[in-house]
Amino acid sequence: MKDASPQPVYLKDYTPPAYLVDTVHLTFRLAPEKTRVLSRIAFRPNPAATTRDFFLHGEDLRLVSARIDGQAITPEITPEGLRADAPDAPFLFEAEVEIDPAANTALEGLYLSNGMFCTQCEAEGFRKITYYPDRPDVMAVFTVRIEGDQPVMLSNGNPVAQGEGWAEWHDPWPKPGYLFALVAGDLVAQSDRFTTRSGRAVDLNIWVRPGDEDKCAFGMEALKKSMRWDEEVYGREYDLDLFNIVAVDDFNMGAMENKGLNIFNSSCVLSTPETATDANFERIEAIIAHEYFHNWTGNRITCRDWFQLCLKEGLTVYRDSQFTADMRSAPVKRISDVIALRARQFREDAGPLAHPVRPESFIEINNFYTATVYEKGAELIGMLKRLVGDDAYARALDLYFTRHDGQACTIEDWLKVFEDATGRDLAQFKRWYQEAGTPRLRVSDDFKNGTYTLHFEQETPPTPGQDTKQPRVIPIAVGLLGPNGDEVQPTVVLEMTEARQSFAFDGLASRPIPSILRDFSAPVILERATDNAERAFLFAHDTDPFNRWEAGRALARETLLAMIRDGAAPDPAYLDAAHAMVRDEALDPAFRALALALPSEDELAQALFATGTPPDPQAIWEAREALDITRAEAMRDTLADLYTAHQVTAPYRPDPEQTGARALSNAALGLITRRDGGARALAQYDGADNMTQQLAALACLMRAGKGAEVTQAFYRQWRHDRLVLDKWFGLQIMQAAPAEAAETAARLTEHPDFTLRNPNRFRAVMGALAGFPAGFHHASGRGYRLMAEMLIRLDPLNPQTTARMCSAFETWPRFDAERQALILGEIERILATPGLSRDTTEMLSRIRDA
Ligand code: B3K
Ligand code: ZN
Repeated sequence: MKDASPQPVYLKDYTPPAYLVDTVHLTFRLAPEKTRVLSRIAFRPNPAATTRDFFLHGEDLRLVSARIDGQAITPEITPEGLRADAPDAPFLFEAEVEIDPAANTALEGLYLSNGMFCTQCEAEGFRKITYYPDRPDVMAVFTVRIEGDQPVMLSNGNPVAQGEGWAEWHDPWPKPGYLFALVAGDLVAQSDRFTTRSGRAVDLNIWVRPGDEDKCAFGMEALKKSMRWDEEVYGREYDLDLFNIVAVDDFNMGAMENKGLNIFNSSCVLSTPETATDANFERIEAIIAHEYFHNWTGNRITCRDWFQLCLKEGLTVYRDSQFTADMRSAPVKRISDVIALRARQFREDAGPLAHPVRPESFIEINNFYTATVYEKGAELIGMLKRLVGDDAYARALDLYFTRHDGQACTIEDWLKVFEDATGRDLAQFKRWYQEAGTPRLRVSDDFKNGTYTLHFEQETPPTPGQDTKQPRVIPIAVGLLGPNGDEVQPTVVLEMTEARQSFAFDGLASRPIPSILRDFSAPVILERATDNAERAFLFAHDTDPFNRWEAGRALARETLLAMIRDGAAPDPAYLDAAHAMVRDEALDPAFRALALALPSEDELAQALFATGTPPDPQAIWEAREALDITRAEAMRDTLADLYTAHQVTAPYRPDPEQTGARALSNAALGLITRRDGGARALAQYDGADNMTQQLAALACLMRAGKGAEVTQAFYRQWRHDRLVLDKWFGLQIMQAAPAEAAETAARLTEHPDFTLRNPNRFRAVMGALAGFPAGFHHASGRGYRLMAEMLIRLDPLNPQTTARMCSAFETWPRFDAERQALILGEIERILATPGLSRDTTEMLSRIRDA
């Protein structure tokens, strides 16, 4: 059991490891309740060390024996690890420990999922397998022997030898313990082969439970595309003879990039047209790419310590976004990324959990796998690329790979390659990594004698532990449009470095309309006094697809905010502009579907809170409903035409064209259902041959109150498929009336198919409730109460998944006094639970102490 009130770890306290490891030999004697792990580790003193303290991490291990250079030792054992006297010269450490995978419900270390042995070691799970310096700056070459009666037994690297009841693996690439992996079970593979550009043949396998073989084809294609893309765009080749992916049902997150043996949550790899939606297919493609890209950005070059997490995660998210943009539509990908960034990262940055992209302290590192580290971390790479230019970015990356291959690095190392490759001073840019909070960028303008001037002012609000902020360098991509919609100034990147700065454009015949922050060139909040007429103009004419979408989004947001705040009627300017856009056949259907989607309830709540109004979740929900009803009426004939025109008749393919068509026709169906009460949706449901169409129709029917029968039918059809059943659980909550959402969720937690042991199922229910503001924040407080009860029940089993779900409460400072009191009451109740994990304790204390 971990200590529940432990001390934070600080970046400033980093010291190099006392001993380095050259080689590790591990033998696993697998048994569900009593697995033996034998280790032989070759240590040598680290010349760079400041101490000779021989300490190995280890948690929940039963030490059977330990030796140094063959001599039995009796080390000091604490709940955190093992300490012993060690020579000031190279030596061999050997240990035998016993662990209990069957009892491991936390899904960290070695555990069982449906009888399959599997591991998850990042960030600090390897210490639950054996005694080891479990820190990323200790890299070693691993050889692994697995003994057991499992038909398939896998580890990292290449297979060396195998026989009846055993298998041996060797990974030639030095790696930290967090990249170790082992899988053993009754598995079957879908196999393929890839030839790298230098001619190396690589065997590819996706391992699944028998019966799931037909769900791997898309994932395999995605893997091969990723391998090719990384060669072509980053010049990075794969470096082993074998690349294995394994699908696991019980997994705390999406997937894990273990060297040569990626382990995936089955929801992020398995797919068939009948069981996965278009969105699932896109996500699978992106996650397979992400984990594969980690082979270079994460594995070959890793992090010195966990404060540097964004070094591998921000860069790898950036790379997987580039990949998706290349495989699919770049504008659609950019818009989707910004929607997600605002929904998750801006929300985090504006609340009690705000932290820098490179945090300076943590209690439990698993709590820092956040939208800030990942998604804002990726935005920083995008800004850097925009500032230095594409060629310099490519040169800097080449230098990064040659200079740091095989090393454990820091953000300083990363910035230095850019400085060396470009001669640029990045001291100011570094603030983006160090200071939390989303900068606000206020803009005003004037026009005199043919000169148009933009005046910018930046300010970043205080965040926990950081009261004052310094000006940052902000790349602001700007274009100017003439009154007839022509572009009079193509995109230029303005570099703002001061708190206040102005930029002038000469020689203009008339006052232009500015298109600012094109392609969302920096993760900031733009504030500009403008009106719906100008937004409608940009929505119709902007040549930058992102800003075109952005103008429509702002128009919809202002319309909704006026409805919420003043009880105004929907602005006809919005209705006309949306109507014109959706009819424009020159526009990509996927883009039109995105432009038709209303700003989320949470986005509206963020906007209200930013202007000092406590959001009323019910009023927000009602305004969106009302606007949908108005849109359904105003666009009536167009919607019917759109629906028909974008039906896909060809066999299902999850490609961008079909995906876009289905997105648009299903967006139309949502609005059509507002008027026809579900007739069209029922016809679609009955005729659907793929999950995208079936689920969209089901959602419409549920929303229209016509879903009772189909909900039952859907359950009967899919009860054998865990992943589809997760959708069934979630949808019932998302489509419930706000007053009924918490009760629906409570009822579903009593369903025989609900289990706390499977994180996907827990998230399907509780994540759906947390993601439905009007339901979760219903004034009755029932949503809060249910969440607290479920967190209290899950925490002793799975602290990581519990702690993540705590962010449901992070928005409490936004609300009225009654809701604040209800939320804080539940937080205190959870915190008072005896034995609460340090993961959950840290999250809730940070949220409470805002
Ligand atoms: N690196 C893993 C995440 C590990 C999370 C540990 N709590 C997956 C990824 O980002 O690729
Ligand atoms: Zn990652």
